[in-house]
Amino acid sequence: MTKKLVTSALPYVNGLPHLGHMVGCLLPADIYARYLRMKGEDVLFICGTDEHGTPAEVGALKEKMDVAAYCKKYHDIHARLYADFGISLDYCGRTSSDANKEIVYRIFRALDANGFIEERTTKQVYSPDDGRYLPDSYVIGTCPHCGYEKAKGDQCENCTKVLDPADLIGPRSAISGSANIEIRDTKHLFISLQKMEKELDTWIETKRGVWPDIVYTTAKKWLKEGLQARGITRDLKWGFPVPKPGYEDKVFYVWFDAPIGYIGITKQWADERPDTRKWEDWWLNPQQVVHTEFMAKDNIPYHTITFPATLRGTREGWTEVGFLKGMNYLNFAGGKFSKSAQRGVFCDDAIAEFPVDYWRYWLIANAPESNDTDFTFEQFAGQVNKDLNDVLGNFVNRVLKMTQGNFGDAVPEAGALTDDEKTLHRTLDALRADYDKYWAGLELRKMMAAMRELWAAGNAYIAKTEPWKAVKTDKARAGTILNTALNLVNLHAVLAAPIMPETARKMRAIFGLPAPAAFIDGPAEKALALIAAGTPIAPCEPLFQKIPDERVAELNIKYKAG
Ligand code: B3M
Ligand code: ZN
Repeated sequence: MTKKLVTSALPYVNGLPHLGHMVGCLLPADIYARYLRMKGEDVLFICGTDEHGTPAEVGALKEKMDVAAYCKKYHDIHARLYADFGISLDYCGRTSSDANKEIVYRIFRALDANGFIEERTTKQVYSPDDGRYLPDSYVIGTCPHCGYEKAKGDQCENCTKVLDPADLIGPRSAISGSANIEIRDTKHLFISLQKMEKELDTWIETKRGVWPDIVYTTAKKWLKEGLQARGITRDLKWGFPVPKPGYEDKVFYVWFDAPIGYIGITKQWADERPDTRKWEDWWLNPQQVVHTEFMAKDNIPYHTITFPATLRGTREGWTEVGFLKGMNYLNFAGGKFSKSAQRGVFCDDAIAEFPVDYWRYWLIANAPESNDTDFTFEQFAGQVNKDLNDVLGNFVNRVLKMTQGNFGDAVPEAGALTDDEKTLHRTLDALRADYDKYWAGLELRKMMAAMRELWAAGNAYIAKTEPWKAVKTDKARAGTILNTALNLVNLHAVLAAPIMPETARKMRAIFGLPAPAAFIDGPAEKALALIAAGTPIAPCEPLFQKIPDERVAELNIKYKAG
């Protein structure tokens, strides 16, 4: 059995994570890791903070903190929020760790030895008013391709074209706003992507029809434009010093050491238990490891071209990405999430407003897989009220009430099954096949739709069999129906567990069972015969609360979403 390595893109350490980060990488990676664990797979799920680059320097400057202390502070905040959101990481690491430095140096030296590193003299923007070189992303101006006025010097976030600061029309400093900028000559190291263009193209071709469209086409678009050498060093102080004579006062570019951070973080994890864990088992073991990556669309080029080229150029046989789930953006009520403008729901807000499972449910049910998606409180409340409260919550509630009112605090006996149960089994088997199929292809919205249909099938079964009537005329029959329905509560709990772990835990506690650790396999007929008659039933508070319209109105004002 191959090992399953699951990684979420590493959010920048500066700023707080919001719902967009959650749905773009951490949450889908989490539900997938939970799903794989429940299937009995050997899983390693890691993420962490991306700590180098100018944003960290600028953030520290704003808070009048030392950069390293600033990164530690925000790393700890990120790690806590991920845990509060139920993100089941095996390790939440840091790209600035010594472990990562060791791997970055090793990879850099191998690339250099293999002739994939070249020296070039480049023109770099220098800002006399800021007293420093400006990294590409801190030069802003108008995009020459699409006319977007706030394009950054490394990439236009409007048209996604990769830029050079010199391409910008009307360039200025993003730090001070000063348009007084000079271009100075400075020497840098580049990775020769052009030398690997053919082999990368051959490899990407094997992913046609395998990877989601957005991922394959983004990679192909880069290849079609022709690969060019990319700078991997910068004139900054914060970062890993470049271990090459003549480059002592430069550091590696954040996008060079960030993806290597997946390996460095695995090493951090392994270093805690060197007797039982080896990072090489995951990263220098391509035949035995399937690596699945999750990220938002702007990160795709780095993970399909530059990072694979970085690994390949070493000729050391590193584990390569097997499946890459790229996500579109989640917008907030028609615009972007922005901490500075205080727009959007950030993770700390989200956790304070509603139980985490409401968010986890909504975000995955509306995952921006094929298009950008808009978050609104109206939609959020509507779906929580209908899908969670009315469909799943009411089913559990009604079944429990009818059982306790008529049979006491234990699961009733099941007698002979009728056509109603057989029809239910067939429906469940078909939907379960869909559920498994969509998981396998990581089609999240479709998987969630299959799960909602499973919930609806339970309600349809109760509506058809009317146990509240049967109990008056044929109590044994009513017992059979409620036994079936209670078993369905257990099945619902197991299937919902990767997405709504806390809800699943509550549902299983009804039967005195622990949180689901494995899937129930086999046909519905068997799956609905697992909770034995006589099993004590513990009381259960309603699983969900409706969100009233007045609350939606308040939230719209509070989060400027109206
Ligand atoms: N930190 C960009 C982002 O947070 C970047 C991802 C790195 S993944 C190795 O979206
Ligand atoms: Zn543009």
